[in-house]
Amino acid sequence: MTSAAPTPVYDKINDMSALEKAKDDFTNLGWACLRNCISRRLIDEARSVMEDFLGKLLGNKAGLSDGFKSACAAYRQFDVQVHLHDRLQATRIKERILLEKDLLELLIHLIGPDLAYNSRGSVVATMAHVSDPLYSKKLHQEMWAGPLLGEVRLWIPLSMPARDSGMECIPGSHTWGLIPNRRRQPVELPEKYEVVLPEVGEGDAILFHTLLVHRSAKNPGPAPRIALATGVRNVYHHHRTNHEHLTPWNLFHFSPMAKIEKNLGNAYLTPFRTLGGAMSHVKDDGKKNIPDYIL
Ligand SMILES: O=C(O)CCC(=O)C(=O)O
Ligand SMILES: [Fe+2]
Repeated sequence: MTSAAPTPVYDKINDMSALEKAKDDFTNLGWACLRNCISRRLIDEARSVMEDFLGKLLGNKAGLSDGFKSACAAYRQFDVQVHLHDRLQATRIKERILLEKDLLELLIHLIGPDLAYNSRGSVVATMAHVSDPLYSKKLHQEMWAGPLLGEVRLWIPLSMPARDSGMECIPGSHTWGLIPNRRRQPVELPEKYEVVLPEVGEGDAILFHTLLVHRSAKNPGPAPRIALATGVRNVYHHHRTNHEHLTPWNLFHFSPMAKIEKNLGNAYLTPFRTLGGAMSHVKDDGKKNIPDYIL
């Protein structure tokens, strides 16, 4: 009789400690870097969807880096970044990235299982010749732009020419509270602080607190650095600001309690709504799932 080799115990311990370390880092530093949490296949899909869009925009296929540079020479960089984001969202790549096992598990540990992401956004890119602070960002806290205290920010590199071209962070700055600011820059910081540059590669993800002070790292190389940035919140947490109504959200993960709630419809006004009927439109009728995306 043959049996599968048992999973070595130390693997489990390593898995556990990666999650525990990420939780500790998030708490103490204000960010956590999850290594290899997004599959190469998904990163490649993201890159080819972006490449296809740029090819259509430019009328010729130039590859991701050259395509991005050419597109930004002809069109506003911000608009290019928004369109690339929208393609990643329409093809469900953004959602599938957020549902990657380790990433989802950390999110659930941080803010619970009922999750939604910002449905408006852009990819963020730096290029050596672009010093505009809209793209090469100076020290800032995400909260200045509207995100709430209970929101987790995600920064996910999709095209990473160098491991040190990511984001620089001030460890512990998320515990300082709101930093006085003017024109998207701090007007006051402690006399002494340290800036750290987490090295990241494609497949990694940085999760950070909305009060973490951070900025773009330099990207001196010839290729643009492109990342997906978005916010994730728990839909049951109500941290209202006077900015809340300006941010649309897409639900992407439900707890069992929320699934029941959703199926009930309006439980107060529709007695027996699901009695005798299916809880889901998915039936055993031989029909197929539509593939994750069709270009
Ligand atoms: O990608 C960058 O250069 C900065 C990103 C950033 O500030 C963010 O994602 O919040
Ligand atoms: Fe930021």
